[in-house]
Amino acid sequence: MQQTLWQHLTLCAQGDPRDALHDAALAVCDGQIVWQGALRDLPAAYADPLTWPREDLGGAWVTPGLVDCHTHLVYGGQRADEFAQRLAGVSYEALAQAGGGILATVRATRAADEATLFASAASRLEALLAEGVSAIEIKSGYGLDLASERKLLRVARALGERYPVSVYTTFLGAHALPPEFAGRAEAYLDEVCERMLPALADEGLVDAVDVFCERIGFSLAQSERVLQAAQRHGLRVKLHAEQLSHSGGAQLAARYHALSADHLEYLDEAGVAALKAAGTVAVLLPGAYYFIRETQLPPLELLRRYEVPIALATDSNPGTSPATSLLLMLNLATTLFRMTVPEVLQGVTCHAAQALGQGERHGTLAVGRSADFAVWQVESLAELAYWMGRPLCTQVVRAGQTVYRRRGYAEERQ
Ligand code: DI6
Ligand code: FE
Repeated sequence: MQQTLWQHLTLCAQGDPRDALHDAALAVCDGQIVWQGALRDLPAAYADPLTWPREDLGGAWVTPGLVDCHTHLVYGGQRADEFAQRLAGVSYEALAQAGGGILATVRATRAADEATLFASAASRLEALLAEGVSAIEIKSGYGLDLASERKLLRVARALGERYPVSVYTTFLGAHALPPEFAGRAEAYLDEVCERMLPALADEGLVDAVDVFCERIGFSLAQSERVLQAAQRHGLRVKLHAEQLSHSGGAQLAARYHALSADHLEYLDEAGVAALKAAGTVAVLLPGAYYFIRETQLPPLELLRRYEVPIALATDSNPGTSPATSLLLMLNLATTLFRMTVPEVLQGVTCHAAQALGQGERHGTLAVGRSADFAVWQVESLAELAYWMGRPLCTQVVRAGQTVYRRRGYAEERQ
């Protein structure tokens, strides 16, 4: 049995700093939290330092491990040149229609082997993990044929095996129409629904299914075909909805009891009501909003009024959000969307876990749960949204084990 008492910490167990517990302790046995509370209330059972060796965190803040619930982390190449074209005035949609955009990354991804894809995704993942991320969703969607989608999902699974992070995979075969199916969307969807999804699901590579429901992606009716196929395989769904235009994607997602509807800049009140009724999480992606210089704000007031849980994620992808920092998303969501500090913190903890259907496993610290937490060298948790690009996470603990520790130069030199 391995037992540790983590003490002298400021505990934010639910992701809401207003409920913080000062001078708290966590008793962890074999990776699980068996007690948490104020140190002064520590039961005698955990008080003997011989059987419960102590780790003193010196007053540092502790939050649940962060959850990045929407990423396209695995892909070949990058699109900095396309970014430069956009700076010169070419629109994202125009690039996509000219065979660039997602399809440019599809070409690079198909040409890359698993080891290359693993290495490039691993470097992005390492940046996220150093910020306290302990669970992440990774979508496929840059392969667009069975073998290439399989390659992406296998790399995603391998990242979860090689790094101290829980990886949840999402099959996004309906991300774009591959060139060999140009003008034949229905035939490609036959392939997605009848061949790719069944095969990949059978191989245990798929935890959820997503569709890019958009003018430049798939229509409502086409998206629905994929959601139905997912349902036939007993898989939960998510939807890229209302990102560049209003389409009614949120209502479609709600009809299929989606875990989440993501982006949502063009969401209307009927869509908000539908998300609420279905228990679907609204995932906002301020990195994409910022990077494509969107001006339509997601309807924060409506989401609040209907009490729809709001999550935030990086949307890490080469076209619209080349982000490798979840903390930067907190900063963007507060400044651009005027979200509050408690909202953004819950957005990357409990609500993000809910967007993965993993609310019982991630995003909250409680007795009986795995001791997955991040340690922050800050005076106030508002600093997580305040600093831009400053490393604040000093230690990451997963199942009771320290898996990451940041050492500053001063310490190294001693
Ligand atoms: N929405 C997005 O913002 C990304 N995919 C999606 O479905 C864009 C992906 C890319 O441009 O590579
Ligand atoms: Fe996305």
